[in-house]
Amino acid sequence: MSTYAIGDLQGCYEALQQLLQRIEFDPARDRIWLVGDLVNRGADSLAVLRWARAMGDSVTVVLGNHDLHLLAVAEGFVKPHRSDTLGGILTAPDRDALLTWLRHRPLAYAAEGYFMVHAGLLPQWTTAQALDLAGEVETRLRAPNYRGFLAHLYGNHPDRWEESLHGIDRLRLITNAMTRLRFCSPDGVMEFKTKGSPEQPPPGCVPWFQVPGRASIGSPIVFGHWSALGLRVETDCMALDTGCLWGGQLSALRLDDRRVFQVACAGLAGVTRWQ
Ligand SMILES: [Mn+2]
Repeated sequence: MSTYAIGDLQGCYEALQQLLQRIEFDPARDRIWLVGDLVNRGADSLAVLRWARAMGDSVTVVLGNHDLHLLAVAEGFVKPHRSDTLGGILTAPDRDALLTWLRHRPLAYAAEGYFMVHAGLLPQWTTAQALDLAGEVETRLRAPNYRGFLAHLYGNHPDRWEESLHGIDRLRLITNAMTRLRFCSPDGVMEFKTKGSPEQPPPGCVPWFQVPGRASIGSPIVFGHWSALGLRVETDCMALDTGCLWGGQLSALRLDDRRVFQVACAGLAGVTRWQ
């Protein structure tokens, strides 16, 4: 049995199938972790969602910002962006089953000595604390009044963690950190505009995983979301978004021995990276 963590799919179903062949994935024996952003921008988000759901316990997913965007669009709380490719899901006969399944996925996951999150963690959070905080959002997303959360999900504030935060502000901050974070100040104020290279941080900011003394140092964290980072496999920090959508690669990291498997992707013709 092997466990593989796979980077952001964003509807790249064909590349996913090629990668699964490459690693000789057997759902009866192996496990797949997906770092989130299963859907949107790419060609076949519907097929990705159907596959992940059908795999049952063989596939573990954490939610990404595009997955939450799909849920908010489906409920009518935000309008689709011009570059969204969510129509196939929204008009599918199994739409409700797929969206309900997606809404019940976790925001963070830990097993086998690894912690998985879509984007990142704030410097004050240990991975154990982050699991608890993710649980607060998951509870709300699974509750009968989940629409009230999705309706107030969008926004960049509050932008720093305080234990005293409560209500929707607390849930929005946790969700933003775990699904959108790239850069923050050394004391954890999040910056959401900059998507480019970690070598060109916005003023006063550093990549979240390079904050000196962050509480999660030493805990191996697998994440995606940041295609400009490229593949990084370091002692406690593994970035797996290798720009499948943009004609890069789709990457799988075998957690047992940290071997990397990749397939090249056709990507979207004429689309500029990091839009
Ligand atoms: Mn993302």
